[in-house]
Amino acid sequence: MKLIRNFVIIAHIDHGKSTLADRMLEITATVATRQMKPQYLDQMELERERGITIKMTPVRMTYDLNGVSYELNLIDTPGHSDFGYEVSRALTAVEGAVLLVDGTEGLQAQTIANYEAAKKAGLKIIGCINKIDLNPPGIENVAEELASLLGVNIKDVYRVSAKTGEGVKELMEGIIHHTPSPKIGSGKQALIFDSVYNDHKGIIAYVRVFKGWFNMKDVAKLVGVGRQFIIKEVGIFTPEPKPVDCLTEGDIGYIATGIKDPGVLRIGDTIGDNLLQGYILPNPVVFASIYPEEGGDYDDLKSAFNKLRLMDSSLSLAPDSSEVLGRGFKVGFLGRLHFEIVIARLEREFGISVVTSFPSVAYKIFTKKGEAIIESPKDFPVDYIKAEEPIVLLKIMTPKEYLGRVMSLRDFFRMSGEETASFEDRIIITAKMPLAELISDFDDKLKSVSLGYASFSYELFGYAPAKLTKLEVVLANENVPGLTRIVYKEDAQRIARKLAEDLKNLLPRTLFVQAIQIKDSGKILAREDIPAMKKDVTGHLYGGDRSRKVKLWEKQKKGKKKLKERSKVTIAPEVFKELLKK
Ligand SMILES: Nc1nc2c(ncn2[C@@H]2O[C@H](COP(=O)(O)OP(=O)(O)OP(=O)(O)O)[C@@H](O)[C@H]2O)c(=O)[nH]1
Ligand SMILES: [Mg+2]
Repeated sequence: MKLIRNFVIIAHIDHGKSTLADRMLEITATVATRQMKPQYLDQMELERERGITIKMTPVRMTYDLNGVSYELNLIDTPGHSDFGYEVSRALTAVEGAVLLVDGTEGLQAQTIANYEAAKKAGLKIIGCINKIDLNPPGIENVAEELASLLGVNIKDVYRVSAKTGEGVKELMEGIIHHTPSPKIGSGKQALIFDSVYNDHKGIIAYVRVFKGWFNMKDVAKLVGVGRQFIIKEVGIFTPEPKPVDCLTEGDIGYIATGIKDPGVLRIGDTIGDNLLQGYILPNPVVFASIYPEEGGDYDDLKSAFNKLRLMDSSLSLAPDSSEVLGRGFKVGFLGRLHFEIVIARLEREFGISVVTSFPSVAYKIFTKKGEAIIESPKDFPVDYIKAEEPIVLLKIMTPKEYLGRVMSLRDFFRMSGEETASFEDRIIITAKMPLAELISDFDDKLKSVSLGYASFSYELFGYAPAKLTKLEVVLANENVPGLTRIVYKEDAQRIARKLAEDLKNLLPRTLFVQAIQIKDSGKILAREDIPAMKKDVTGHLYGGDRSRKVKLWEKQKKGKKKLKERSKVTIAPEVFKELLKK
């Protein structure tokens, strides 16, 4: 019987999870020193560029303790709340969790949220303070807070520097000592917690084997969907995929299914003979309509989305179409950053450029015909009887001294019903807030008033009545459906002016002066002129991805499908973020 320990590293964003994983990879010689690079497990190009983890990454290590060899399966998880679904799935594949806290920052909202999720999953949780090389002055307080959260003695909180490696061996031995070994039982069950598409091997399922064993060439079954297949390959993560003879109970690894239709496999399904409890799909919070930049690329976009969804099971997709933009998809995201990342992945990994609409929350609208959920602003009816908007339950965690400054955001972001509770030296504020406010720039403003010390987590709470109106953008007398926005009636005038000005600076210039008008039910609320193009000065005016804009502009110059192209404005996701700022 192998000695196995399966664990995740969980923490608030940037508290050092992936760097801690680096040291573990080094200590166990899983990755050769000359191949080592910072945050080795962040292998996606976008992860390296942005310095954040987006996907969970499993890796198998071997640790020898007192002459006994242990198989350690670690899963590094992302910290940003938009990728929380990755964390929740990783938790179901393991028995233990290292809850890491940056000693210079202390407990953050995501620390608490992660702790609660790990506890609910029944995991053994080990508390650990990171960045001790910086000699954080408040480290004793942080240790006390963490011990109090976990209900353990302060001596049981580990202290490490993921940078220098100090304390990491002790932590690893602690993990071996405290994490329960996997339970065994009869039967055959492997839980699919992630997947990826491979042109040769078909869908590759990332699994945690709970019971039995899985060999190459065996006949196996996707229990939930009732589909049989012959196992093409089984393997482990080193972290690169490496074929092995057999996966057995307790192991984390992969099973290549040979199935080529990406729609067949469901994350949370079981390979084996009996269904394990799967996953509840997360609720998307931000929606955007996405169309191929070139109408004919619809099938490519569809195929890309199907493959991307295997790697990112939190995406929700529904067909959408628009007269101007053609066929596309209504896509649900777990947040604004998730939206940005998905668009970037479509472009990088699948070579597809898209036109996206203004990201929006989903509104509940009551008309004479009945009730409807509107996810795309262009579908928002003008003659509604009543409108409701989604509300979140927000938990802000802040050191006591910033409470006043955090509360100064209350009216600006329409918070209500706040209650406070203290936790050691911190205050936890619970409040309700419209989701639409949360996806504006609440995160940036909270960070800036609290000098980075306050953080938040949230969950959808329900719907509440709101006075809403639809702002439409008209460019050179053509409606641009992708830029339609739903806003509060009382803010319409102000937002219309800001939008007209922002668009004036953002949209590519053409040979003629073009008027931008922002209309509310046909009434013009704001108007600006985009000056005609002068040679050499256009380049720096483009927002977002320049080459795409240039391509678009070239087309306009040729005068082909002129009006249609004008109504098909490409705006990069990062620029939407600017436009959404309050
Ligand atoms: N001084 C010091 N810096 C550290 C330590 N651990 C991590 N860092 C730095 O903290 C930053 C974030 O580290 P990451 O390992 O990417 O953090 P993470 O928790 O994986 O971040 P996400 O996955 O995006 O949530 C990087 O700049 C690291 O170099 C440490 O022990 N000491
Ligand atoms: Mg990371």
